[in-house]
Parts: sequence; structure tokens; C-alpha cells
Amino acid sequence: MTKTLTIIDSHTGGEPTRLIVEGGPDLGTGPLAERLERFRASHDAVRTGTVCEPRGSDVLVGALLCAPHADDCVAGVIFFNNAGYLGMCGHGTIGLVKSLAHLGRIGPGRHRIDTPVGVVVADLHADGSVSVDNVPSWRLAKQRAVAVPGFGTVIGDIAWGGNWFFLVGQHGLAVEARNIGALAAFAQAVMQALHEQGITGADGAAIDHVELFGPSQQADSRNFVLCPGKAYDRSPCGTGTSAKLACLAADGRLAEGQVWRQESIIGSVFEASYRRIGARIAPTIRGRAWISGEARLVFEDDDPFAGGIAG
Ligand code: PYC
Repeated sequence: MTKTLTIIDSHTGGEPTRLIVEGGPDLGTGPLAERLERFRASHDAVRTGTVCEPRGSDVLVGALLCAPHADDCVAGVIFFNNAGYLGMCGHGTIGLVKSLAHLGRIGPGRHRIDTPVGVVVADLHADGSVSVDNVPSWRLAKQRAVAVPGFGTVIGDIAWGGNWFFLVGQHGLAVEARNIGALAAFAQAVMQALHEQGITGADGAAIDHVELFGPSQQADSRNFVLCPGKAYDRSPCGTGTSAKLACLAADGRLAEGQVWRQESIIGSVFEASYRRIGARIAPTIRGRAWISGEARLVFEDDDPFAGGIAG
């Protein structure tokens, strides 16, 4: 039987989010982390069919709107992309809030959102921007060396911002849009070397994002973020900016409450600050999303690529 999914597309500083609002898989009830595992085990073709070609592309982040499990949440969400599932997604949460407002389900104010890695709180401001109080973030390792074939020894910090990041300041590359090919090749080589050399986040978790930094004319820094599916983030990356704040805080380079402006490789900007919670920080990321489409995805029974083209 032909299946359809109702979706809303938005982009946050250029980075797209495709929200499934109707027709998604029934994942039952319970914590979002458990429902994510059911999604992965039994409905992965919905993920690949929604975000991979021919309906999507490697840059798309998908989001399944779910009933929340945690108390007082306005919605639950499970994020995914062409490579798998994301614990959290900052730009995607900003896109989700914009889409919920577009649907008339929420208005300006504070809203709790349930995710597989915990509850995040988002503020929809009167000017249309959205602040996200992200999950606690921290730096696991400072100045970790990795031998990268073809590039030599690369030094970076390992930090958690809702996903695991390897953050590199010294790389000798221009962090500019004209240089995206070289940045992507370098970041992919770093990612592969991390995996091959068993350099991980806490509890052996894979480091699946590489973040490179350079100077910016309009912000405190410009970044290039390579995502797990090998696409680069068009936005400054909410979880990557959170990981950056964790490093700045650990180095005493950014005070509590001070605003950090993070520019993306295409020139969009997030404003970020943090509060200390013991050895960790609670980051807040502010950015803006725009609705770019409303549609029904159609999956015909006899479509050989209904489940997407594996990358
Ligand atoms: O904004 O956190 C983020 C994000 C993760 C992957 C792509 N964007």
C-alpha cells in the first residue's frame, strides 16, 4: 500500500531540518531513548527514505515528532540523518520550534522538549529567534594528538555538546566558503584517524563530528563542522557550539553569561552563553529558522528506492 508522510521543511541559518508531523512509525510509549532504539531496529527505512536521495540529500537532518515522555514537555523529538541517529541537534531544535509555531501548536515563550539525551528547554522570542538551553556539556580531553595520514599530527580537544566533537584550532587551512572541499577532506581524514586509532568520547562512544575553527570578521570565530554522514553543517552547529563553549569555559577564556558569537562556514551566526553546573556547563544557543516547505512524501509499494539510496 502506498504510504505517505506529512513533513515540514525549515532551515536554521542555512542548515535544513525535515520534520515528520504525520504518518511516522508507531514507536509505542516510554523514554525517547528507548523509542529511538525501536526506530533503529524496526523502522530504519523511514529514516533513510525521508532524508536520503531521491527524497532528501546528505545535508538534511530529519526529525520525528513524538509524544513526549518527560513531564510538562510540549513535544518529543528524535533526530536522524543519512548516517544514523543524533542524540541532540541544536539547529534541528530551533527548526522544530519554528515548525511547531508555524503549525499553531506553540506561541512565544518557554517550551520543554523531550529528546533521547534528556529534556531541552527552548524559548521562542517575539522577534522569531529561538534560544535552546542545551544538555549539559563538558570537555573530556584537552590537546589530544591524533596521527592523520597525509596531514601529520593533529591536536584537538574532545568535548560533548549533545554529540561528540573533536575540535581543532590549529590546522593551517583557511576556514572560508571557497575552501570547503579542502576543509571537508581534512576533517574526514581526522574523523577516520580517530576511529582507526580508537580515540573516542566517554565510555567508548564514537566521535562523529569534527569541528575546525578560524577567524571571523563578524563574530568571535568561524567554524566548519563535518557531520557523521560526511555533509558539513551550514549552520554554526548548536551541539558543536555547545562543545566549543565547554572548551572555552574549561580554559577560562569565556566567563559565565558572556556572549560568544559563532559564525558558520556560510556566514550564519548563533549567539551562545553558558551557566556553570559543577564541572559541566549548561549552554544556551540562540538562532533563527525559516519555513522552507510543507509537503507529503510518497512511498509507492513498487518503488525500488522507497527506502532511499544508501550512501
Ligand atoms: O546543530 O547540533 C546541531 C547539528 C548537529 C548536526 C547538524 N547540526
